[in-house]
Amino acid sequence: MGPRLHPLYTAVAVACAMAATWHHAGAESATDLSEIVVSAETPGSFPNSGMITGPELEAARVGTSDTAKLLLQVPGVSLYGAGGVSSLPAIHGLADDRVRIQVDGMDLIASCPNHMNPPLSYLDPTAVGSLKVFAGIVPVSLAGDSIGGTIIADSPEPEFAAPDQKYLLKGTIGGYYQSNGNGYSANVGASAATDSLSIAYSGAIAKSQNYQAGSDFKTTRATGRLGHTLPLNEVGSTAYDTRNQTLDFAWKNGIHKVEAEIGYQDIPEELFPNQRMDMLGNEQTSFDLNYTGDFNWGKLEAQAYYQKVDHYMNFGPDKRFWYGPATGMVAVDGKPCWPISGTCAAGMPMNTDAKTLGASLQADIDLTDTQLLRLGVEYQGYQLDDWWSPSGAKMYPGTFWNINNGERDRVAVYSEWEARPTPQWLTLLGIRFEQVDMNTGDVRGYDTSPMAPGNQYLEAKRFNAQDHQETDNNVNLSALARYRLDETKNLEFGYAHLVRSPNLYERYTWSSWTMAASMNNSVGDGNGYVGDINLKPEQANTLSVTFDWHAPEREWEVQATPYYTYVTDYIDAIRTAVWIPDAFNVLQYANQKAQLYGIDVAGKMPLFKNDFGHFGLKGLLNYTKGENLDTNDGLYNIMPLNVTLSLTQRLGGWDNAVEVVMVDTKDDLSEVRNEIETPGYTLFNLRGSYSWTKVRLDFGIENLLDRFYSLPLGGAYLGQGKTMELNPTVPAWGTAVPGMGRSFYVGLNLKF
Ligand SMILES: [Cu+2]
Repeated sequence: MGPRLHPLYTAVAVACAMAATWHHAGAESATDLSEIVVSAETPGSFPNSGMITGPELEAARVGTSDTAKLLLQVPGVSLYGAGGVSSLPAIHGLADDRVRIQVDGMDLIASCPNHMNPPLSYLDPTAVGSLKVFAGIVPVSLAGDSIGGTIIADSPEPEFAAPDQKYLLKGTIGGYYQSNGNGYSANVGASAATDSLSIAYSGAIAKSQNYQAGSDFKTTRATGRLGHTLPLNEVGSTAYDTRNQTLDFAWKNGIHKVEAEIGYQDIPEELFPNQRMDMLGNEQTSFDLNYTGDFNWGKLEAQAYYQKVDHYMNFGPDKRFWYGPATGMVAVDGKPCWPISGTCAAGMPMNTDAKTLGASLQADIDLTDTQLLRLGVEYQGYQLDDWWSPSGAKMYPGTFWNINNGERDRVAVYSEWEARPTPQWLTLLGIRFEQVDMNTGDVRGYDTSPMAPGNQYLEAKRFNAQDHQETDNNVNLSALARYRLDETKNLEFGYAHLVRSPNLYERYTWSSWTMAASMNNSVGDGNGYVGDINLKPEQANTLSVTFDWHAPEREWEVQATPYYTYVTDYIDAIRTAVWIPDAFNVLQYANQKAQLYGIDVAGKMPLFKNDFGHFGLKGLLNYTKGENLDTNDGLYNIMPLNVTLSLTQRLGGWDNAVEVVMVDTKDDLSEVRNEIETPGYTLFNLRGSYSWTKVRLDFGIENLLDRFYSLPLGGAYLGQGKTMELNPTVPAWGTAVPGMGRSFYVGLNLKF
């Protein structure tokens, strides 16, 4: 165990003490504590939702351009590390495609063999109006093709002029600077509206160089393994450059409201420290059309959307160095290479193109004053091509088709019944039927001759001989209830049976050739993955309870949520013929039985007030355990026990905090994936802000003590070196991606 656990136990003790003294402290009123993270009483929302909006959101988005990071303050959420703006959210240990993520009502899909472009990467943090999280027990109207929960990201509601006002003109301008990595962002927003028409534009750019790991006394030892081409502390392949824009039109007339949104994203470069490739181009266009009608019988919502993604990968600068100068047109041995040939390779271009078309219709019918019936239908059509053009040597002479004309179409219908049988009870029962249809065309390797390296010839032939069409009929159920014991105690509990069909990469990637398979990896662990057409959908059964104890006006509150999930046909990985311990391997996706359980605790309380303002304490604790029940192995990338405590101070326009983040050793590991252990650590962050009516200034220091630490969910470090080799000498297997060292940040936002 050692001394590293000491602060963590202290924190748990403090958290318990907080809970014990809660009731006492609540006697004094301190309604000025910053807005709560978990607002179980949000009007019109279901139980079990965590929501981030308002001042809390404004504070969280300074210093980051990764929208997923805003979710870190929600109980039960952890993040898989990826590129600088593409972290993958996990809820109670279930990540990525296991979570349904909607951006302005659009169900977006990561279209890349490494899931480099997940839904939230299309939304700049400054364009977010609210983020809602539904963990585990999700109403079926919000579930579907997911088992871990649902995240709903919405841009701000359109604003209209008041009836007595001719025009409403509004604007925002802002930005931040972050010292570590020289990161900055700038955003502008402008809107003009009459009482029935509104037009709004928002644009944001963000750019950063590679960041530096902490430089405390352990650094030399720890970063010695990162590689040799970069300065000692620099974490390779962590730079990014992203640009997002949206144009929004809204029209309302009486009971009707129509909204149309166009989104455009261009990412010229986003490097990945835990992948063998880097994203050197991602261009996205989306169109979104929404209708809402408030009728005397209830509410009607309709939506249609279309998204087109053009994704390109190759080696970024830190990886390309090993192959020669920045032109990329250089052979592996460093000699000039043009034109490419069977003995001379230049980089490795990889392309993914995807199109998503979706539509939905939902009616909320008021049956009585206390009962509501919700009926809905959804459609999503998805197309994906994934091909790798020839670049020489073994990647020659033709194009490698990883997925050729992949299709994944979903149709869903659902019905949900919400009732308040007595003022104390709120109940919700729902059923959702979903059909997922998948298919793909024939594939080929770079070389179609029987002499092709890595078994490409035989495996392509075997894959093409199979029937690729698969249809899954998925039934989802959820039942949840909230019971109000008295004005200080609520109880929320529920059961959900949720089903997710495999994605196109899990079903249709076909090559076990180490070079090809290692390009198919959506978890950042450095291994290679091969699909299986016969994979079955994952079926999760979840039980959870939330004990919510609070002051009548929520001056203090504490919520504890224990949960248990049992998954049949969980898509885990198993060994292939060759498997080596302490190394990267090629693994096969396979259905297994799994269970996940744990607890989240969140709370806040006022402490005291004096001439220096109102002081308070906020705390968050997460614990999750995940097990593969077929192999008795651990599940991959489960966030170890962690606690965040903040001492907050408010005085006039000031809102300041000292934050302590404590994370335990990660030693519950996935053996089959050779997951790396990461040591426990404690970080201190200082946050300050001052708000005037139209101006807000934020500043702070993250990782105050410049502590060196490894990201528990950051995956395997592949930020530099000859990453095309399954087990390169540099970086060798066994190095985790380091977290960011000390960073000063300052942000300024103006509203007019
Ligand atoms: Cu990619």
